[in-house]
Amino acid sequence: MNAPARFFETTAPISFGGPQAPSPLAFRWYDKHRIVHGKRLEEHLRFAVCYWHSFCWVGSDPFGGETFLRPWHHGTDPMAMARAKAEVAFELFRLLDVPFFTFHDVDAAPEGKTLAESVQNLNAIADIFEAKMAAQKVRLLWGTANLFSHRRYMAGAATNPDPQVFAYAAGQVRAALEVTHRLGGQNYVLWGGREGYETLLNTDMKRELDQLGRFVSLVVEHKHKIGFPGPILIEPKPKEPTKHQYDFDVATCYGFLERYGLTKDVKLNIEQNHAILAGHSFQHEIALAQALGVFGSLDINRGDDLLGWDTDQFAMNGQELALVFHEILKGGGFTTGGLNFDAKIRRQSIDPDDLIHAHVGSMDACARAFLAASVMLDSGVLTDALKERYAGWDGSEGRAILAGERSLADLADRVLRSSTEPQPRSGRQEFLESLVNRYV
Ligand code: XUL
Ligand code: CO
Repeated sequence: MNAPARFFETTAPISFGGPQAPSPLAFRWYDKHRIVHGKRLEEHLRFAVCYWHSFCWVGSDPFGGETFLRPWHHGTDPMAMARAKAEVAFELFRLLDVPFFTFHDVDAAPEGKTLAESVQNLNAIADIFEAKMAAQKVRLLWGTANLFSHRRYMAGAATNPDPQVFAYAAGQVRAALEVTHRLGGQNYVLWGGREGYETLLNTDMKRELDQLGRFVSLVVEHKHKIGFPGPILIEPKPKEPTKHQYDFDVATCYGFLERYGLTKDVKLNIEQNHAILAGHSFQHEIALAQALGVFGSLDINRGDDLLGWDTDQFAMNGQELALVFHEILKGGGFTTGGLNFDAKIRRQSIDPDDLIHAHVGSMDACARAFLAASVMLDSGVLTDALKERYAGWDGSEGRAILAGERSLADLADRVLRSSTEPQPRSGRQEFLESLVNRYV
């Protein structure tokens, strides 16, 4: 099967045209060369196109099948179809001029009848990726293995009751990690879609958590063995496909990593839609990961306020994004992480160029919000107010308490001796919200 001669209508890479650009396909805010806080916008945002939603998903939902009818999904030779898909993928990377992409093993290459065949397929497609990456200068933000779609994983991969399934998953991860390493991947991701349960009636939770701890430890060991420099990232999600997932949210993942001694090598890949499914905001999850020292990377997308499932829409909400970037910039920005578009166009968006519009629109929304966040941070409006709110803790008594220099009795006696009642102060929420609106 050959790649379609021309899949997208658009033929020239999208360029920066400024806010008044007449073309609908121009970057209005994403000027990749613009320097902010000493770095180019491209280096701050580190956008990545994801392979699975953009090139593997066919537009199906639980009630209906394929709507996109991509030519590379209609053939008889799976490897030829994978090669055709790679042509279109790298054409989109070129048109968007993105610095990174991401993929699962099975997105890139078809599964064979055996693990050996699958690994061979993956390596053959990785050869093609390697050549195209050298020519186009696009890099790999992260690779991962799909340990959730095949029926062998219906009861989990690492947390499966059958150790043979655990071993199969190890085989898949070894190949995916080694390919990620070969392609210069910056991180390696583990998302545990089936690492959870449907019912506790058939689940030994203690045992399954220990299995998961063992599995992640094995991945970390192998990472060191092959000299993979990037972190392993686990991706929190509370549910879907399972009723309960062990990587529920940032707090739960942190507890898990602490328990199994993994915080040094493993960080988190945080996704907006997963955050809201867990009952948190995206900003909350990022702020907590930064506070706990496990912030890694982001899957940038957007859930629907009215739907309780993972809709994976393209992020377009400027106000939410501005607060997210304010949080990230405050914490020093990304190191190995970036913004992976774990987002899919709606199933009615059947024109090939809808893929371009989606990415350009979201890249611009992120850039605009990022610029607003950087101005907000420079002005210190939020950070100064926060500093002021906690100023008492920077005083001598506050520091002495935190340094362990006061006992419970010391504190009690001090209050008993004095007659001053602590004076409540306003939290000034509406004032702060109005301040944010001046920037966004
Ligand atoms: C699923 C999800 C995955 C991971 C990678 O909800 O987010 O696409 O990002 O396996
Ligand atoms: Co994701």
